[in-house]
Amino acid sequence: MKTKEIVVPDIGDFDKVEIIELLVAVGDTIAAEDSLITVESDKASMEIPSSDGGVIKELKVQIGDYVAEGSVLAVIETSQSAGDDAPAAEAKTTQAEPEKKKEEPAKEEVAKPAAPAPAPKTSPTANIDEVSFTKAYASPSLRRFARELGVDLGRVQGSGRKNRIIKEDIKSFVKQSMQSGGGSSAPATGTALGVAPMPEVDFSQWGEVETVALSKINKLTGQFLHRNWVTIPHVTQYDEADITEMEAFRKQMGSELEREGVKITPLAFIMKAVVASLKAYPRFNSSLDASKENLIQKNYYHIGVAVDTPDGLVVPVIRDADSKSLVEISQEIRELAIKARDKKLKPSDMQGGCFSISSLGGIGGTKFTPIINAPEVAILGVSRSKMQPVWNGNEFEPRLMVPLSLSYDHRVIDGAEGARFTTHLTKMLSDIRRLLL
Ligand code: CAO
Repeated sequence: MKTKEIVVPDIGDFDKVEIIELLVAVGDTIAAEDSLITVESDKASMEIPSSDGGVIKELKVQIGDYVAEGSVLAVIETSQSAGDDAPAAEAKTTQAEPEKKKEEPAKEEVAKPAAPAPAPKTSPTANIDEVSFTKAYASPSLRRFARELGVDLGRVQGSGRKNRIIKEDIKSFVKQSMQSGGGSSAPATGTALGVAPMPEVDFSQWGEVETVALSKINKLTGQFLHRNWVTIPHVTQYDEADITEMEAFRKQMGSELEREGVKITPLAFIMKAVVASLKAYPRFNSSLDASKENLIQKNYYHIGVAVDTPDGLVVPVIRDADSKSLVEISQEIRELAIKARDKKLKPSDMQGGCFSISSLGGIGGTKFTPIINAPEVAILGVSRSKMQPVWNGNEFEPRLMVPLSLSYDHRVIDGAEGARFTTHLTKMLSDIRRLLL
């Protein structure tokens, strides 16, 4: 082991520059070329690297000091034995991308736009605004640190000198994002909404209360619904379908099939009409890919059905609904609903859905806004049908109308397409012969 003084290398035209940031501390293990300090001249700021690797034993400078070529910055202990002039074995570094580091120039000016580091495949930095990131006032090492964490520097408020962003600013930005409900992906997914935290209230001060634990399903569903609600721009298109004839047919078939113990639910007709509408408007049968730059178009029709159970909401999936009959779909909905209520659904029963239907028709209500079951891009809410006077051109006629609420992801579907989809859907339901076409 030997100790070595690390000095400021040739820094070009600069005579004396001020230290504005210390990037290492006593006890840190560094590799050769790791940055030790950031200095600032009146033109730019730059990082000063270490000529050797080792453990920092002493720091000879502090923030605010002025340094020039040859100034001693630190004393390090290298792993070389005294008198050994061979290069020190590279010290283990905690910095990411050590390979890339070696290729970097000894100093990097902040004023120059830093080339974006190559993002890993599952990078949480996909949502970084490169323009504001580049403009942010921060050192290269902090830029690397921000990229590792997926933090968009353009959104971080600097608290250093002249509003320079320091490490603490990035840390508190991430902390704040986590607290505002974004979880580990908060900075990347932009869910740091900056809303005030919900106050903790002691309700017992106003009367008797009891605490009831949420079920596991409640908690999981709550997380997904919350994520989907805050990250997907929802639009809900309302419509009504005339199901007078459809219901007459269902009732007629109902009495015929009753002998075989089969019951056709209105939901089966709606599912068939949904499949026909998905075929006519395939964008509704897609998902955004991870980059959010492509749509994954599905050529299969697996439809989820929201089922209400005592433990909470679950969404089992009817596979290949396009190739199943009304009777088959009705039976499968029944079986899946029983399985759901008996807690017998397997994870695979709830995977692979393309589009979901949430039917509250058996219960009541006129309209509601269903929350999209991501990564799907749309969901249909069905409310209770009601006999209504409908103008047929000459007179009011009593018609059975079912209210429909289609929520869709506005990043994928435009308003006009949303209205076209529900118009197509209502046409199918109003004249179910069209489903045969
Ligand atoms: N309007 C009027 N009546 C309707 C109707 C509608 N839109 N939809 C169903 N009905 C009737 C049925 O015909 C049935 O009546 P009959 O026995 O006289 O024929 C009755 O309501 C009960 O139907 P159901 O709701 O039990 O059965 P279903 O096949 O329509 O639905 C299921 C099955 C699993 C979807 C349903 O039981 C369920 O759990 N619904 C709740 C879903 C939910 O919680 N969604 C909210 C999610 S939060 O976004």
